Amino acid sequence: MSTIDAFPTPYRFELQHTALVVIDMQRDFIEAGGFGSALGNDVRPLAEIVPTVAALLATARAGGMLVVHTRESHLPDLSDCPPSKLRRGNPSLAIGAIGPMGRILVRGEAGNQILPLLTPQDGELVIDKPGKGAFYATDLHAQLQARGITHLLFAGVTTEVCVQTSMREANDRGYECLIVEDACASYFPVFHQATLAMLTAQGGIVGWKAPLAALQAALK
Ligand code: C5J
Repeated sequence: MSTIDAFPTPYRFELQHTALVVIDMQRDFIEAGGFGSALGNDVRPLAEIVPTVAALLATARAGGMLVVHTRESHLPDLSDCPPSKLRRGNPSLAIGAIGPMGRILVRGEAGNQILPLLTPQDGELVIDKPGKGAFYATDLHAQLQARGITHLLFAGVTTEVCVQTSMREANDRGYECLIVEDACASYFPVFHQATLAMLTAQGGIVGWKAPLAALQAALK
C-alpha cells in the first residue's frame, strides 16, 4: 500500500490496482498551429505541462502501473458524432473540416495523434473516445475491470472539459480518483483552478488532488 500526501486527505492505493489515465494529449489541442490555436486559444498553458506529463508517465511506468491514453476522436464518416456536437464551435473549423493538421478530431489524422514525446508504449491502452468523457461509448470500464483496477490517476487536457468529465464518470463507476494537478491544464487558467477546487470540495466529492512530486515521494 502506498500513500500520497493529497488534498483533502491522504490517498491510499496499491500499484497493481491503479492506472494512470492521460487524457487527450493530442497535437491539435496542444501544438502551436493546431486546431486549438486556430480557434484563437493560447496553447501555452497546455504546452507547459508536457514535461510534467512525460515525467508522470515515466513514474507510472517505473512503478509498473497500467497506463491508459485517450484521444478525443471520431470515425471518418462522423457517424459517432451527434449533430449537437457537430454544430458546436466555429463553423469553418467544425469537427471533420480540414484543419491545419488534417481533418479536425478525425481518427488517423496527424493532428489527432498523441504528442511524440508522450507516445504510448507497447502494453498500454489507447482509447479513442467520441465524447468528452473516457467512459462514454468506449470499452474503458470493461478493460479496467478485467485488470482489477480500482484506483485512477488523471492527467491531460483540458482540466475542465475532458479530464473533469472523465473523472466524474469514473467516480460514478466506483473508482477512487486523484487528479495530478500540475499534469493537467486548460486554455483558461481560471477554469483549471476552479475545476481542481470543485472536484475536491466537500471532503473530496469527486476525488483527490496532488502534484506529481507527491506521487513520486509516495513511490520512493
Ligand atoms: C475539448 C478536451 N476541450 N480534451 N476537449 O474539447 O478537453
